Amino acid sequence: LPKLPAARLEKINVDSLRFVESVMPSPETEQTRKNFVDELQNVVNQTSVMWGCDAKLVPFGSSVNNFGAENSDLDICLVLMPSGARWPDAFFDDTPSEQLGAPPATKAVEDLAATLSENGFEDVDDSRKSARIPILQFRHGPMELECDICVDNRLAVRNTLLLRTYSLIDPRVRQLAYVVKTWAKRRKINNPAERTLSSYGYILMVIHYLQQLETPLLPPLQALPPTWAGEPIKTSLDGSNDADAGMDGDDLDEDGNGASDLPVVLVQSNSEGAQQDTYFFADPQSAYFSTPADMSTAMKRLSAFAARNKDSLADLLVGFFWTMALKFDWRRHVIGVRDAHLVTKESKASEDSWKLHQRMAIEDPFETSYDVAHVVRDREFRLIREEFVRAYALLAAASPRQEADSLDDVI
Ligand code: 3AT
Ligand code: MG
Repeated sequence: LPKLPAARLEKINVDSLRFVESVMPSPETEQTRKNFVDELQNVVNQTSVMWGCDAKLVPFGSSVNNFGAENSDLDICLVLMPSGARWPDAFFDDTPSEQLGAPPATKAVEDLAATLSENGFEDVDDSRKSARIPILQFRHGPMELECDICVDNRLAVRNTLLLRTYSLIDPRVRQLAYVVKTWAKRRKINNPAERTLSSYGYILMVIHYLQQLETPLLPPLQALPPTWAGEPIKTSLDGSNDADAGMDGDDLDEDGNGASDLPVVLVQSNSEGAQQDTYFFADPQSAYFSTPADMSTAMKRLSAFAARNKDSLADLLVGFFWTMALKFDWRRHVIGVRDAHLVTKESKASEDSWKLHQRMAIEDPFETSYDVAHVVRDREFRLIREEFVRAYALLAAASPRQEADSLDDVI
């Protein structure tokens, strides 16, 4: 990464910090959204009495993961569980929904749509009730809030908590992600319906980048045992070959895939019947970090790990765009956050449903057979890469004519 003049970096830093300040939602926003979910829960309770099971609304996505803006939509998951079941145990319960006496997801969406319409909610739309993940959409007019409710998408609740934990480790994580998300929205490359990348994909990219720095700012939370005391993590940079880097031989499991002595936290997956391991270090839902003292020790260790990296927000921002534009080998590697080492496309080839291609590929942290970037095709991939190059060139002022006057010109 070519070194930029100190004055240039200083300007980028001041600009981006000021920008981040202006887009971060106020603490009241989080509370207002929580209150609204409570209100909605009452509406759901009117409906679930007909179902013979309990139903709990759990917010996820950017209202919870700390990467949301004031105008972000509100994503909510409807968790169906046995009547009278205790929370949060019920969240991890693996009883298939048909044994609960719960309605099929399609019917649940339909019933809920009817109750919401009766209660005066606007633009209630259940046309995606038969999608892979059934979704009900509506609007809360007075709050100008777009809401999505999906049924039993427990993995999304888990990946939200994983992202949230990353966001709490160091302020720079959230700051960098805000700039990148805003840039992607303004440059119109953040819309899966148009075959560009979801916000979730960009955030995974940011986390991957922060894990792969020469002095990493983030460790891979899924690879740390509950007893991790803050020791350095071996990265790809320490090893000569991808398969071995980041792990000692005796930490590898039978498939050579990583540490075998990590605990397992199973959650119902989106595909029928299957369960998925969703363990990660400092997980607020897991028994390993259940007391406030455990949690506080874990977070202190993570923050101390991050503090070894002294980069400013400007260093990270320029480095991020440079890496994604010019350094990352998209043909050979997959963006992933599970391990400290780089995942090759070749190593994924044996997995069902992982399609080999030359484009961008992003491994979901939990559902590893799922490519978060699967919607992106050649044309859009080229577009996204051109945008990375543009952002880097403007920030670095590759030619004096190109220099951006302010961050606003870049994003
Ligand atoms: P916005 O502020 O709404 O742009 P967000 O973080 O809420 O950002 P989305 O609305 O795109 O992002 O997605 C909401 C959550 O749904 C984020 C993640 O927990 C889950 N999710 C989104 N896309 C995927 C995906 N492709 N695979 C798995 N989970 C996903
Ligand atoms: Mg959202």
